[in-house]
Amino acid sequence: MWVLEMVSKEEVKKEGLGPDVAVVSGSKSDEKIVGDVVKQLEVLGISYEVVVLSAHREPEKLEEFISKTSAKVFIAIAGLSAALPGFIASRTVRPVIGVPVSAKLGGLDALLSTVQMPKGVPVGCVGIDNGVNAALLAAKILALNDEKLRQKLEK
Ligand code: C2R
Repeated sequence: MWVLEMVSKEEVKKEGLGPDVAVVSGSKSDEKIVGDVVKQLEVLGISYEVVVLSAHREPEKLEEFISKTSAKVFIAIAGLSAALPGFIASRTVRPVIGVPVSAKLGGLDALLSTVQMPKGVPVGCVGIDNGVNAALLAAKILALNDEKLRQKLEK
């Protein structure tokens, strides 16, 4: 656990360690928001992996990814009827941060889908298209066990 904080992304790969954050988007068309998330994670030196996997379109592949990745936090980016964050949260006890995307209806559809989770399956939801806040919230969660990251966030 501690080791990850001290190694670069290249070393994470070499050592066969998992990244800290799994960034999952429902479609290639969400790439602008994925870019915002990734940029912020890089500023903070947080290791990550990015996959495009839809809960609606490829549930088996997504399930396999969730069970295989050793990421500590998931950021799930999806527009329209956003099942993606809830699907991930239903299959892991690791924290899931949902980012509703403004694909249609100004993102209100995705916002309500992401935020209105039934009891027992919590998803943290940031504002519509707010990938930066998703990355910062993931950083705050990771910083609970990472003193260097905590200091970076305080700057
Ligand atoms: P396409 O452009 O591929 O048709 O996708 C995506 O996140 C995207 O914003 C349009 C929108 O559909 C969303 N999508 C979901 C899910 N899969 C794709 N909400 C899901 O599983 O929740």
